[in-house]
Amino acid sequence: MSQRTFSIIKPDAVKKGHAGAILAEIEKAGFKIVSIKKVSISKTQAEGFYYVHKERPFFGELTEFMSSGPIFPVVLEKDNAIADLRKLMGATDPAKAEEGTIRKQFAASIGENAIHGSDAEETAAFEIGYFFAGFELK
Ligand code: 3AN
Repeated sequence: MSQRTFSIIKPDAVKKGHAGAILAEIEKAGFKIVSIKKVSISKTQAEGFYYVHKERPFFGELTEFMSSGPIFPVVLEKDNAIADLRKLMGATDPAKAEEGTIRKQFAASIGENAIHGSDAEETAAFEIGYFFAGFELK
């Protein structure tokens, strides 16, 4: 069944000029780009997005990084989109990511790992709503 998920091309990938190559991989894997924009977020906005991680030791580093430069939030659609995007992204730590995954190709470290992808239906709904208004999702 067709499903939507949410992704972010993170500041490291945008800075290195990898956004286009990453989006090409995503489209090649069968995802339709429903909506995309380029934004820079504040540390407070990053903290709101990642509130589930607020007790984690890397929360400060993560929110500092995500507000360090422009990002591309993206809404994607395909059958089984949430699980399939996670597979295409590869492991959080690029050193452990499988060959051919986005993080294997484009991520530098566990913190600067090129791409975000929602991990469940509820998080996808929250994350899409955090960055996109209804009229941007037609
Ligand atoms: P994923 O993005 O693979 O779902 P999560 O949900 O465990 O990974 O972590 C959210 C984000 O937090 C990761 N994408 C990564 O940028 C960052 N992160 C996770 N673990 C660490 C860590 N040990 N040090 C720094 N940043 C981390």
